[in-house]
Amino acid sequence: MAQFQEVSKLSSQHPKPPGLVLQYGTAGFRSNAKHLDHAMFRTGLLATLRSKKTKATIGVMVTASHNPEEDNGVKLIDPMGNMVTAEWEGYATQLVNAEQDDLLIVLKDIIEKETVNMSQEANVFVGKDTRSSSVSLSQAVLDGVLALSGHSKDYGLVTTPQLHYMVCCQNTQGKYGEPTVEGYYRKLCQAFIQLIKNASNCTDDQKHLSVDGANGIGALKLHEMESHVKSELQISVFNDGSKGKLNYECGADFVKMQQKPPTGMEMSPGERCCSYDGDADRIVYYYTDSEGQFHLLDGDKIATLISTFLKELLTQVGLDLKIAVVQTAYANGSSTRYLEDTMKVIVRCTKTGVKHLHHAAQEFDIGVYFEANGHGTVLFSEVAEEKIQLLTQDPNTNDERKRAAQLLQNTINVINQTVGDAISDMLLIEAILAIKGMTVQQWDAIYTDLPNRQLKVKVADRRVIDTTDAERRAVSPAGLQEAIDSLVKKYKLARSFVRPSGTEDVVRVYAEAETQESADALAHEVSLAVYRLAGGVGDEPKPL
Ligand code: G16
Repeated sequence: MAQFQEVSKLSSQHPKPPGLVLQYGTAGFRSNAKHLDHAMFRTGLLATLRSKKTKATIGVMVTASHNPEEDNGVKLIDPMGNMVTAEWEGYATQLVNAEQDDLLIVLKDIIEKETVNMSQEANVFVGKDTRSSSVSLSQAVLDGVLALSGHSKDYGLVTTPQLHYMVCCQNTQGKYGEPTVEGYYRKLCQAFIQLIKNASNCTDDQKHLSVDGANGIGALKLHEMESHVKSELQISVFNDGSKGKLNYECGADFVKMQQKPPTGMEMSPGERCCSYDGDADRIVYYYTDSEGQFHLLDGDKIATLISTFLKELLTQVGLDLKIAVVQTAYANGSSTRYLEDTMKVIVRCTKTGVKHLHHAAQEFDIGVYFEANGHGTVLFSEVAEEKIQLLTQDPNTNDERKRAAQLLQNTINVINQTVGDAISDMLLIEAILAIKGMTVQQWDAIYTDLPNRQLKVKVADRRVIDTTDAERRAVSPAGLQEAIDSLVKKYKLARSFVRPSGTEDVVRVYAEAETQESADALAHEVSLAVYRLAGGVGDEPKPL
């Protein structure tokens, strides 16, 4: 077939380094950018097949998000704007790892297994982050689409959540919104402005927010959005990419892991600040107090704020909708206790990766999902959206109920339900704080985090670690879980787990305990156990 000749021809311009193996991990393929050209071309091929199969537009985002500048990666986006299915992740791994001579065999195998109609039209939306390597790598994706005669639309520089949004808008024929960056700003900002009308007596200080853009795409997009919200929210953007390096000593991942402010940010005591990550799908808030102490409000605190707000509105409208919060093993123990015992909401725990959280959240009328690292959003079921919409129009509803229903309606519109989105989450959080007349300190005081520490350990092959129970227990290598169990017993209110990262070549270690000294000591001791039992490389982990 002529189509396959084109694949052969173009793939020779994007050859696979022999023997190189990549895995579709937590959020797609990630590696040093110099190893990814063939992976991008082949992801373009696969996205085209997926589009033919689903008869819908598929998205391909070129980004390595929180990873260092020299890395890159790619995420595949399914028709409703969510992550591609596990089955197709498997195909992606097979296709990307096929040696050059076997590419067509693997490609035809997928076509056959999925009975893809090759005469069906295909449409692929492509976006990229600000990494210098993203220019040629996104071109490789476009070449892959072209090789199978697919149509592509190159959105250029966009945040990951913007591309997810665009794919969903396209496939819902505009029902979710207009598939343009401008349409995205309009929808979210109009909803924000409507929400903020319910806030009384907002001072200028409350209307100001300092944002660390991680020297990435989020900073660019905030500048584009500014004029839409200027009257209600004044944003000062730091680490806007004009001088600093992407994610270097800044950004949401740095702030969460190091539990300290990013460099390059001017902060006055008590001032509300937040950090985005490299592709603007994560956000964390923070402030320093008058004693100079740093306070982090991470994904768990965000989930608590949002679910409290939603629960109060549901009570006001009198709708019996089931609301749940989905977390991962990284969720601070205090947050889970607060949600279950004080707020009385259902809490679920899944494996790391928004694809898992998203899935679990879909089982409820309203599913609030957040990873502790600040990656998350809220999902409303169709039934929930309809009931809320009906109430806003019901002539027999009293003013108080109608106002609450309208607030819920605008909340739905400010949220990007396709995936975690730093811009959308920020607008929602800012609106909630303003409506509730709440300072960042009052929000922080909802519950007190248990002191915690996250570390990374380098091992020869991180796949030797296998986990179960939503990653809370290690089943291999032998003896590791027993070692963790006996270390945890030494400390009060302690918990610890380890898991192989799906985005970096490291094993992640998490520990929490009654005091910071205990959490630090436990994290270090567990790191040593990983180093000794799971094939650590380089120097032994040192105490903090
Ligand atoms: C990605 C995923 C997140 C995950 C993070 C870290 O974030 O989308 O769900 O929490 O990686 O994953 P891991 O611990 O497996 O390395 P991002 O923002 O880098 O795309």
